[in-house]
Amino acid sequence: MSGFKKDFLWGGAVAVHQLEGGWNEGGKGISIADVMTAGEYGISREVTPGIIEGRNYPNHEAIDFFHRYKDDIKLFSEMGFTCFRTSIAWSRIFPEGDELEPNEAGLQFYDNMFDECLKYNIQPVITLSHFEMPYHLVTEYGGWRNRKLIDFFLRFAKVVFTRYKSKVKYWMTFNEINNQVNYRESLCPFTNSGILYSSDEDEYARERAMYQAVHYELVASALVVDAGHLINPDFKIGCMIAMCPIYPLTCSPGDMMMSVSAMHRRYWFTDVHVRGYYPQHMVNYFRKKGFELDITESDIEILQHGRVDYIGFSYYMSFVTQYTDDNPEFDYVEPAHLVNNPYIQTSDWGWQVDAMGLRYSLNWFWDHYQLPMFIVENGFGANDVQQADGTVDDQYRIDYLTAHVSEMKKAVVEDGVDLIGYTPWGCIDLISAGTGEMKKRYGMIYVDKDNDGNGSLNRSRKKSFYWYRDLIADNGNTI
Ligand code: P53
Repeated sequence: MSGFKKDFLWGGAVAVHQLEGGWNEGGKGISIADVMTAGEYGISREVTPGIIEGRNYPNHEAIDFFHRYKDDIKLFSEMGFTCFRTSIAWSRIFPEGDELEPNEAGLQFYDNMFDECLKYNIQPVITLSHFEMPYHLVTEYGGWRNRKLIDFFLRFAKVVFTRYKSKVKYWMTFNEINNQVNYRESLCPFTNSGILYSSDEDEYARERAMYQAVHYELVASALVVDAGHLINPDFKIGCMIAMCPIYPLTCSPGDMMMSVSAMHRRYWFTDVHVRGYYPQHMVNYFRKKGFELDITESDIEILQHGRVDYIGFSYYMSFVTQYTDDNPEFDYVEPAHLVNNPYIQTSDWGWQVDAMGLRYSLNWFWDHYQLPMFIVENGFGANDVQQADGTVDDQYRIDYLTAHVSEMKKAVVEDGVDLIGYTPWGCIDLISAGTGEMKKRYGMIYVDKDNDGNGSLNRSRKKSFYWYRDLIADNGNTI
């Protein structure tokens, strides 16, 4: 192949809780993202018990896409997007999560928003669960610790599949399901799962809870894949994996084995999604730890059935691990066993920038699974400065994206991997998931708002806007 396919999907990616706002409008319920405070680099976000007066909850208004989506989608179309990856807020459709009937106003909102995309020939690409779930499911059921969540999620998925079956073809189940492997200091903890750890849960109990929740999510994902294919056989339903390849620090055999072990621990999630069963090393690991998880015969059958159609993944950075003598069994605990890569630079938020790692990752996935892939996030979070004339010269972002697209092209053209599309993260500035900041910007469209929530919310085109428009117009040929 000489370049990207003719129908290669170019677009941008967002998640509703990070841009939509309108947190209590249109019958929407409180989501876990609505009780998360703002943090910053080095200062964690908090999940508060309900909404507390005086605290800063940046996702309440976010960038007000809820009211401005028409103008924003017009700007996406100006860049030539052929797809737009977003999510559906579960709490807009089922405000508390355990109702039997959906909220019509919420369904209508996504009908209108998708119609606006389709008007410009932009196809929506939808994540069902992106770091957001009804808060009621957290307080009442303990989030995904509880098997009941499977039914609630399946009901939600069936409702939106049925409603949007002629508007959406590409779906994903759980955003970055494998990021929760970092159960020690994950996103507050990992909000896809709605697990709030109590102080009497030690590290062992936390890890066990994480694996149990993931198991329920994997079963739910498999049921959802099956249900989706029945509702519309043309649906393509993928998993969504956070890909940060973990290199060995040196060529010493110990480091190499440590890297294998680390990759096992972070990527077995993909094995289950794609192959339909747990790899033996995980079965052995659960046994070694004595976790005794609730995994039934019927679950095992469900996993076999609901295998995904493609692998959606995010790629921002790579990691490095190292063997030490006190770790003869190559146990990998994140982030304790990560070390810096001396060969590459880091962003202002400490993320290790490694464009070639994207080519490596595409090859790694392809070698393991031979399934089509979709890069549904990639990008550079930076502190952009708007000039007096309103322009933003984000050449560093153009450099980052150019380097990554160029490696992605080599993987397609030279290595022959099957790639469906590319949607850089936060095509419009939005609230950071990790820190809750506004100033960690990824967009090609600047949004006038600061960390404290001040600003006009006006949109303007950055330099990267024009760069991306030209890249899409040319189907990535000149890179
Ligand atoms: P922020 C950690 C590592 C890799 C991807 O992240 C991650 C995270 C979580 O912080 O999340 C994904 O906003 C996620 C998006 C998120 C984006 O990467 O922390 O799918 O919701 O905004 C960037 O800079």
